[in-house]
Amino acid sequence: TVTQYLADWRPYPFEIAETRLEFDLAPKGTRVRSQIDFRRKGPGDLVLDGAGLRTQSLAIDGKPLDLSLISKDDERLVVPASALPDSFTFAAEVEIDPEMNTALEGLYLSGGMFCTQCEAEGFRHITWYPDRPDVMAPFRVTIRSDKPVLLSNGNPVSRGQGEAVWHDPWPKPAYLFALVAGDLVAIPDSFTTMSGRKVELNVWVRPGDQDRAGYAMESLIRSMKWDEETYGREYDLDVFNLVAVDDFNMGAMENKGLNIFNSKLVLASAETATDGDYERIEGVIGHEYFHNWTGNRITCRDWFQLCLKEGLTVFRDQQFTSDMRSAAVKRIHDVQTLRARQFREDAGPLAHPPRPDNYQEINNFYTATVYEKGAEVIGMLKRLVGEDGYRKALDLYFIRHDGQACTIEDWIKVFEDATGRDLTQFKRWYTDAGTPRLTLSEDWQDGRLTLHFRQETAPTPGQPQKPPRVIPIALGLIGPNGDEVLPTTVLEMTEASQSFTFDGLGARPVVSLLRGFSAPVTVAREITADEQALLLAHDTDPYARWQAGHDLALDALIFRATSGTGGAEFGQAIGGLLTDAAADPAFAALCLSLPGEEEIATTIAARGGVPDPDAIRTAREALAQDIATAHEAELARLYDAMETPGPYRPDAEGAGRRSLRLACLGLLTRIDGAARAQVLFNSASNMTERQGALECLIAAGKDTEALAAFAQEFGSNRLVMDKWFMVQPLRATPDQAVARARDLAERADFDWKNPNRFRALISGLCANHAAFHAADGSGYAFTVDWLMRLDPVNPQTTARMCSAFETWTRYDADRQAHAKAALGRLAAMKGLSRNTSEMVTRILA
Ligand code: B3K
Ligand code: ZN
Repeated sequence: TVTQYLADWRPYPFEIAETRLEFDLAPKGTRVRSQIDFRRKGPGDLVLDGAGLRTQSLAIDGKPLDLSLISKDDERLVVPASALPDSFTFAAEVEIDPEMNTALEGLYLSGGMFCTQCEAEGFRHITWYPDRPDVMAPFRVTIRSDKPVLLSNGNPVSRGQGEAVWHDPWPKPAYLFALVAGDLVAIPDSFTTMSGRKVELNVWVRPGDQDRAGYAMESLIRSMKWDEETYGREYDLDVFNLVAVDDFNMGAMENKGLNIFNSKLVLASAETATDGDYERIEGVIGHEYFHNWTGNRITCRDWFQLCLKEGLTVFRDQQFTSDMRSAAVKRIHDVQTLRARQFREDAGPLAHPPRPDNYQEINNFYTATVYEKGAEVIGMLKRLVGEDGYRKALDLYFIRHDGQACTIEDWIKVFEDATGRDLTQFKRWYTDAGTPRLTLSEDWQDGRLTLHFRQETAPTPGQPQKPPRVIPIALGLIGPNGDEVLPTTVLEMTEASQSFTFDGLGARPVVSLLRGFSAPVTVAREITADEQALLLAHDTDPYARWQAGHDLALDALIFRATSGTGGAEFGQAIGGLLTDAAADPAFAALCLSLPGEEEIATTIAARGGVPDPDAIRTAREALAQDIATAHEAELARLYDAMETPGPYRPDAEGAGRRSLRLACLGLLTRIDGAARAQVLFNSASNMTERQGALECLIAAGKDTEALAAFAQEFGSNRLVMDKWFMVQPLRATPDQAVARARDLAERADFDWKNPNRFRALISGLCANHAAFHAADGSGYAFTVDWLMRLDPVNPQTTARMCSAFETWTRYDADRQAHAKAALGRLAAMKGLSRNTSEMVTRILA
């Protein structure tokens, strides 16, 4: 295996004036003819990438090239500089077999439809090309096939029977190339841009799925409008096509003018999709659309810069969702995801900076750190330079770098130039891995409050030393009577330890710390349960308010999981919260959901302990039981009050009511013999409540009839059946979950080559903390058995799922031995893919 280093990047010695491609599509033996017009820019040979191509012919300006120029491993084609004029046309004819392509990289078949996935390095599976993001070209593409709908990037030149020609005038790297050919139907619409151009819009789905594609189209139109209003970004082609496919390794892909989506992020109806699905559809459609400017018009120089487009585009889609829905709820959700996925990654063997400087397989770096932490870093930048500075910097970014392939240095420079700030220290957020731990201690004397902060970051793989970073600390002060005595103020911490003073205070206030989650750090501070309860009741910052309640619950749970008792304060605080829960149901629901088992384990480990998955589970169940018993009447009242009258609407308000209703149901199920869950499962007309009720029934062990009814009703709907496969291993009690997953895997409809189905079952189990970490090692063994089966078929999805093991060293010696044995089997597998091999090696290091 070869490691790639950021330091080794060299400019490509040629530029491309135009790329012409011709496809004769067939499941076996698709012919790809390419003509690439190169112009020399600097010294060097012509180096092209390829993978798994049956090369028929190669030529330069019509003169045949010897096939022996292709390397032995078939992955590189080198034409020596001496054989090349300054301008020339390279031509190739190759053959590929989309039907054999189970890795879903390059050109493949999904349910009879031809489609492509080229990011990061998939284009080399289609033809010989400089498959690197800094080589950009306009494309002209001819597709011949008997499929009725033939699509590629850009604008249509001709759309005839059996043949279509597309032209994309905007220079793009090969990773943004796309082609689709299939029996598809469109939901058509149009959008008139801010300068008055009319754009044709289509959401393409399989015949029969049309009535579930409307929300995707609405979301697309909202995204286009929002990007004009918020960032001044206008769409730049005559057509925008979006296609749903069933077999897809990730969520979606931003190919220029032709976004390709996992069908689960397109198709939705009240009966088949949950509120969470709707929110994700809107968010991901926005995300891929926003890439048109942040990713496509301005792309990455090399894959080390991935967070340049991903961090920024996640940040933009987060802003979009907060504008479309509730900003407070969105922020809390984002913090929850960041903690659950990114903090966990940062604390283990897979830790890497948002901009890594080496990798073996770039597809292993589409991570929470690159995406979500990448977005947090931009949030901090915005907090430091202010709304105005941010707007100026972004305007400059779009003007200065349009049409270019850029680096993080370019990005930081526009902020420096637009605001006059020196961001040298800030850059560490991009280059250093690990989550800083912020410690606060306080001094109080004569109306003066002094806050002493310390920051420390533990070593991460390859980075033993961690110099201090700039940390924007947003805080407020709440007086003992609940009044805010200091509104939000942003402190800039730049040293390893630093103190800040607040004078003229009447009585000692409570610090509302890290408002809005102003920096991705963990916090250690002395705070009493009473002070936390005060913040939960009175903080004006919704995130900080939620966090106070969450910390109260977390402390109680850890206390119970390690020494047996605790939680009275949280139970009491919940009582106060329930009284006016109806005023803000979504917020109340967030407060009512106890920290998950994984988060409890993470916190125990961060505090130097060894988490015991069974004790954690028991503690959490017991606290939930106590809360249910203590507040039964109020929970029951709220459960009834939160029924949503009228037809289902996937908006934030309805979703908030349903989330509170389901939070109450989860608690009540523990004491009502699952009676309410039974009734709701049978009567609900929307999938949100249907699935919520089903999860309660599974947890209560009263699921046989419901599961049968569900399968009966939705057996032919792949996306809904994915939910059925997921909730069982996820919600089953830990003593049954592995056996259950094993039984489900035996079923004929466990179509494991479909990534959605595979992930539903296997990730469902991995997310059941006490089951995956079962003391006998059965969870680890089962997971590895299936990873070994999938790897030869689909390395990318296998490798991603290895991260379930990234926390293995935090558990006890017996569990570690089981995990190590399972991972060892995977590592030793013959023919293990480069993707999975890199992951296992790093996890075991
Ligand atoms: N850019 C794609 C992800 C491609 C992943 C390749 N392994 C989707 C997105 O982030 O928008
Ligand atoms: Zn993206």
